[in-house]
Amino acid sequence: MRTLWQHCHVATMAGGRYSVIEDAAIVTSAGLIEWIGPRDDVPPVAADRIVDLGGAWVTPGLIDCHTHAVFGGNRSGEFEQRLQGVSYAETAAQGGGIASTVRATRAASEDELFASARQRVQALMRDGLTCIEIKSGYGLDLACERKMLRVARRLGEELPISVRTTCLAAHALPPEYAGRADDYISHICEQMLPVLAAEGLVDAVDAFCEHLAFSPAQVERVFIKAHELGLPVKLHAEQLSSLHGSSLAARYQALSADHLEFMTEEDAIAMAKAGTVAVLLPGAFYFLRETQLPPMDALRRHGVKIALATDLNPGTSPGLSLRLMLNMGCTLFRMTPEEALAGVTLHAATALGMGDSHGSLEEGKVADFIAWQIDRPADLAYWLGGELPKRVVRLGHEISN
Ligand code: DI6
Ligand code: FE
Repeated sequence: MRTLWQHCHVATMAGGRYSVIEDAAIVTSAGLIEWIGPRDDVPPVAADRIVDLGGAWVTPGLIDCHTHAVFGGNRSGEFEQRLQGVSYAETAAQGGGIASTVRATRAASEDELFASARQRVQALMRDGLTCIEIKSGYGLDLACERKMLRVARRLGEELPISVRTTCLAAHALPPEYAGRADDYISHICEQMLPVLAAEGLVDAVDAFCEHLAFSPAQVERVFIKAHELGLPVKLHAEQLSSLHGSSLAARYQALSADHLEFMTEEDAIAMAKAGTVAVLLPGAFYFLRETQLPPMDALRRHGVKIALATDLNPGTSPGLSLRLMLNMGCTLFRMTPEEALAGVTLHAATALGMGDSHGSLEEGKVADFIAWQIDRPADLAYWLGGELPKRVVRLGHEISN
């Protein structure tokens, strides 16, 4: 079915940057964009259907490129403690933090995890998401990491959203390996990754490079194994301290390095050279009351692509709105609304290795877009959350939301 969508303006993100066509038209067919341009130039195609978008602003479907949306329990008790002055690192050292979510996730059935994650993903979808990345990392053993990744895949099958899975087995040290981090890394490399990859459950491999998690040398072993298996890598780096994980990520052509508050200019140069996307996570920055800002000037100066994501997780960013992250990216990190929008479309797609097919509205790319009833694209970053009136088109078909 060929559809002509008209009476709209489009923030296309074509050509690798924020770009706009006013009074535009889009022709979709077979789930792809067949043509896009000014309405006056529409080619004489035989459309099966013509849709009037009522003067809407069209953007690519939003992409959340960093989430931990599948987990058991929640950590609002730790939130209360942190408000009393207990730090994230102290909580982790006392057996709380990630370890407490690991206990809850191991105890939950696959169906229970699916039901709670579905609610969270549906909440995110109310912001116009058509694609989401979901990490494992609260199982930390083969059976439970598999359970999480299967839930992530099932979310992509049962909801109208594309899901990319990331194996984050190197997120924290499970209790059964206490004091034996190198042995756990060996277990990841020799058992978990090969098995989970063979089962088709892994699109990318991630790790947490931090004093309270894994060292650069340990992360590197995981990266080497991922490459052996033909899988791209990404990294949680420079969130709480500077270990130059982002430079390590760049050496392994990582799709992205994420967080980055403590990164240096040298790290930015390495990332720019490798084409590694900087994924900024203002929800975690805000929730932990972090004060060290990511080095925006260095990132811009060296031409690093900047994406924004929710980091949806129970410990440091229980964020259920990607549009709220647009606002926080602008308010907290001094991004422009245009940079923020590129960060949840164009650059988010690249951070997932999907830049050839997603993230901008260009001929040949997938027809995933949102028609927003707003006056200006900046309105998307302006409102502090809430639901904006919109129509969601996925693979060329309007879906209800
Ligand atoms: N950085 C984060 O922000 C999350 N994981 C990570 O490596 C936090 C995960 C959690 O606290 O549950
Ligand atoms: Fe994270």
